[in-house]
Amino acid sequence: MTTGKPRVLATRHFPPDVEARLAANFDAVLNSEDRLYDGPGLIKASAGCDGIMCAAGDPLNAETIGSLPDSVRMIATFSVGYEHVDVPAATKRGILVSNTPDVLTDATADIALLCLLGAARRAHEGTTMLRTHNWVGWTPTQLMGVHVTGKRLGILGMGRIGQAVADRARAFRMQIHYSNRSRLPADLEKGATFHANPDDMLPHCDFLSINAPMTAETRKWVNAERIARLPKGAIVVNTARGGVVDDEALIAALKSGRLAAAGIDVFDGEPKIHQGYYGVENAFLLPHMGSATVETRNAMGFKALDNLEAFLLRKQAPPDAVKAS
Ligand code: 8YV
Repeated sequence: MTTGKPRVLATRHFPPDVEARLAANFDAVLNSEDRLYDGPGLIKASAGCDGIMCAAGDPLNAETIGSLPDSVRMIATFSVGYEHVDVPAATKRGILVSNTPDVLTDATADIALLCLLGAARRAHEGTTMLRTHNWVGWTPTQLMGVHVTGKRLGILGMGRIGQAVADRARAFRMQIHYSNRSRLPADLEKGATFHANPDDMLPHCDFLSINAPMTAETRKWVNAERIARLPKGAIVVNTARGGVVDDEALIAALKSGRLAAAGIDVFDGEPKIHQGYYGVENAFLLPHMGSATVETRNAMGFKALDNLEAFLLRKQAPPDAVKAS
């Protein structure tokens, strides 16, 4: 039965309020069981669809996009990162792509601080000791971690999320260093030290926070050579994309003590993470929870819908269209 409304495929099971608005304004094809589509499955499910609301992990690569039905005119991803969508391939087919900037800045920056503190203060070892009934009581030398207050924090990628991480870290009187494609104006830099070459920043990082998107240039950027440039006992935090880190190199440095700890929310190839992480107690690990608050996930969904509605219902340009770089 046709409703006369544009048809939109939701590739995942999105928050209830988001799906309610999707179903009210579109002929919605939902995925209530939250099955993860592979490429052929996604192509099949898009039959007759005008738009696709997708998420990180969906295989919207050139091959999938090349075989999408001609009816598909827009892909709105429920994420700020859009490395899972081949934007040039979409552009070639005249399909618009949008993302959800701004709304997950605070939630992700909060998780970065959770990872930073969790790593520095050995939260994983502490909770494990307690929950496995192995806490024998307080001792003067138990689970001594690394002090955070006043330390130097280097931020790779000083966009919205990087700046929000810096703001939070200033409350811990951390000294902020950063590297970014371009230097920020003074009102946004707020006294932070800019390093035009990110490699030059590394010796100044007691803590290194990765807040850069995943691109060809950032792929496996945190490698053995760069870890060797960090001060001994530094702590690495990654809440951006797992692919920015060379897992083998990070795990080796955590095992050898070259790095004191790491706090990680994102993994290359997640959810099938490098097995080595399970064996390193000085890694504080989270399952990609950066944006996981009810408020943020709703805001992300509403933003994706703002874009779909602008284009598919009102024939306007989507406010958060992304361009092929
Ligand atoms: C999202 C994220 O939850 O928006 C992003 O780029 O990394 C996440 O926090 C996830 O990607 C949902 O698609």
